[in-house]
Amino acid sequence: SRPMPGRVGRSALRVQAVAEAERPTAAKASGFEEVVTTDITSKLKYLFGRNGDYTNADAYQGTAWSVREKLIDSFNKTHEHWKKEDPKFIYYLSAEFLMGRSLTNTVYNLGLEGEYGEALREMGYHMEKVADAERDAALGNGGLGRLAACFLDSMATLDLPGWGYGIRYKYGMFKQGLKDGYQVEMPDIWLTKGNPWEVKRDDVKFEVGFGGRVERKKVNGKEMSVWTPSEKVIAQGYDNPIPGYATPTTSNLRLWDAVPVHEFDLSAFNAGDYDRAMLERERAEGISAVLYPNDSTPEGKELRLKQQYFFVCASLQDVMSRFRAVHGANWEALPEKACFQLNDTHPTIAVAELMRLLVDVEGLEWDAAWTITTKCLNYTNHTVMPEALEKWPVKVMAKMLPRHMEIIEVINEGWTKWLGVHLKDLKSEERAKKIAAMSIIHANPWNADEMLVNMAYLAVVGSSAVNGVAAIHSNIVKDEILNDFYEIFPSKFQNKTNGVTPRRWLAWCNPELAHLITEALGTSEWINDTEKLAGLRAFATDPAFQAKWAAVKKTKKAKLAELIKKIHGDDVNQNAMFDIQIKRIHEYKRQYLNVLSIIWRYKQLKKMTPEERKAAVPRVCIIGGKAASAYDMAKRIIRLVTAVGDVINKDPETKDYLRLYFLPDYNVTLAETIIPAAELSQHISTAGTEASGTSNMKFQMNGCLIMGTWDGANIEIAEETGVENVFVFGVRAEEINQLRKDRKSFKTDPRWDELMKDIEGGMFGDKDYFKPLVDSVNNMKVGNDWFLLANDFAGYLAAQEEVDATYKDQSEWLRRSIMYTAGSGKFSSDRTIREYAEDIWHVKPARPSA
Ligand code: KOT
Repeated sequence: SRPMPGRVGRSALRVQAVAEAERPTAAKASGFEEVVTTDITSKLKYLFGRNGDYTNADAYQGTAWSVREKLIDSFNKTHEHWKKEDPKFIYYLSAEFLMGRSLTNTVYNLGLEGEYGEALREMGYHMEKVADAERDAALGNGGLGRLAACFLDSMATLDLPGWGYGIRYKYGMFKQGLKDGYQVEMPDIWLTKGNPWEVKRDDVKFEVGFGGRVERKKVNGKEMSVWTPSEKVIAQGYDNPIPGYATPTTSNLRLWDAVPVHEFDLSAFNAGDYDRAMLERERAEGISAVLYPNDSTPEGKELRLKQQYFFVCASLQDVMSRFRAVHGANWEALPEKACFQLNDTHPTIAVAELMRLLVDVEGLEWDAAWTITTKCLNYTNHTVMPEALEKWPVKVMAKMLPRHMEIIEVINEGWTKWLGVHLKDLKSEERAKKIAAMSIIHANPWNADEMLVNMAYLAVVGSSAVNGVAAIHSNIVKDEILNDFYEIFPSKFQNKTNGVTPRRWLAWCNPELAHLITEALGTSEWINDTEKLAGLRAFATDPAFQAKWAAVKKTKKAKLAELIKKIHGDDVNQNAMFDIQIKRIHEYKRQYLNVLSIIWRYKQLKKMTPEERKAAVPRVCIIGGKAASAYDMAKRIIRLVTAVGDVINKDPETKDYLRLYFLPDYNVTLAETIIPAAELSQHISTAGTEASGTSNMKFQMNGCLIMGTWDGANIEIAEETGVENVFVFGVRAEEINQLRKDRKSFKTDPRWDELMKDIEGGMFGDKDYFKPLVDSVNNMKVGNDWFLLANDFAGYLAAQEEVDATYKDQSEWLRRSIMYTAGSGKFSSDRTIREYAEDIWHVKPARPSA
């Protein structure tokens, strides 16, 4: 008899014997899955200390520890090769890496899905259920962190010598729950069962200091700055191998854990020191304890700066010690062997730290060190909101990093002096104004007594290249945010439109669609050459192909429906349009506008006769995303979504035609289920506010139609897909400034006024709680509708009508859907990484032999 699904209730050896008999001959021939079965069985036996009775979660552990060995073989080979070749490396410095799960991705990237799938099947398990036991590595907030993860996948796939460097947070992004429709935050305890995807490196640890004082001293006859920190911790390295696809290359993400110094120095650990040592442990571990849950806004807490310096200091020391082992103290050659990409300003202290290491530790002259530093560093900006640019009070930095503060002061002196010469043709008053505006250290505009270090300015001055993440965004960076700098260094500024890995976001999360694409194109080469997807255009109007395309979408919708049933207990109409908005909750992303249109739809349905309703396009609307724990308005928006859903989903007159669900705890894994099932996705930020967006690209790849504003990467997606195939609405970025000035005189749409009265009047309960939301979009009140929801409202409703009309013509809808996937070739992170490698990093592929 077959074992119960997901459980093996007998001896593993017997499982194998039975499986042997049942195995199809084709698989039997390879023989490798037999080895895999034996391996997993043995892992299970020794991990759990028993034979059999393994749950899916156990099977996950056994499988993961088995796959880990294949991964490490590939990792070792790659690194032996790179050590021998000594190519130039790119180091991607990021406070966030939103990796998600690893098992499926690793198995597929290594091409082991046949063997492992079959081995598990023989043992009575399903790969999918086993994989479902893995917890996400959620070491990131959203787009910025997930971009870093996609970049690692592409760097490995392109054989580029490159590593990621970051923090091994003990607690990642908080888990989101709902209590009575309100967000509750719970800690993400992800490491308790061990992590098969990391290798602790006991030989990789570096000291990181904080606080203390700086003295000028003669050292070996030379006047030097000597920093004596008052606090020290150890950065302990953990390697996370990153498998490339269809290549023997496996690269690395090195994450740092903070541990106390004394753990490594037990002799200094006298009996009387016990309490002090325990306190020290707590302080040290606090540094890598938790990810700050803010997306697109800086968190001005001291601990955050400590985290930033902690991982930057360890990473730079690590790179320099490897360089020294091969090239000695020939630091002038460092830029030929290493470059660093700063993922937003979070690692920007690297400018000062590299200077400190070169000048104070290695004894280089300032100017020589500055040349090396600026050659090695590059900076990516990810956000346009001026208030989101990181600025650290000089007081805080001087206390925590006194030597770095001095270095930044010297950099700024040199910089402003240089500016004075460069701007010599300006009138002295104008020149002084310009210099003040471009100074790295400047007064807080809200509090003249406080001096701030502007990290974006430091990054620009200290880098060779500065880039934005989509064409429109890079233009805003040049023309607005960093315009003064652009005018002085126009050639420093570049665009690198974001991309996503087609492995995780199409091939592995949607194998059904992947098979269909491969069948149509006659090759699976599109998986690492996405331009080949353009070949699908030839099938866009083919009714037989459309039918297959639709069947895949149906399968994926059924899976999502299952999930909705599990979470909310409701059965949804699987023939309804699945309309999705998933992203961090933020006023600029305008989930509120989406809710307003859903309420409007509900009110229209209520007015219809039953006959009229039958002609309406049914929709299942889904909204998901986390609100930063201190972001009050975002939390109110979540409550509005759940409150509106509570009314709509229960209404017997309309519930067959309209649903609204908030899916809690949106994360990478949930995205992998939602995106393939989506038919319409919403990317409706106020034009000019979303730097790029990356989920828009994932939806596009999966043949999901986009409703969006002329913002971020939506613009380039529309260009690639055909603007006529995208539901575009709303004001343009160029109009925003004027509209904001005029918003007091803006005449709101009567439908808008009606909806505001509904919410204010308590149609969805909680009217006091929703009052600030209503006020925030009132153009006469404090919030002043900064994100211009009212301005875009009428256009949005019109676009929604166009969506309905198009959906009624299923063959037109399917044609567009196919055109989306066909047009998504540009948005592979392989393309993005190739551009970075050629235009900024100047690193070349180095593939180990298979
Ligand atoms: C800023 C501070 C802390 C944490 C995150 C950020 C952040 C995130 N800034 N920008 N982002 C997003 O980055 C994505 C990747 O480039 C973009 O697609 C998205 O538009 C940004 O909002």
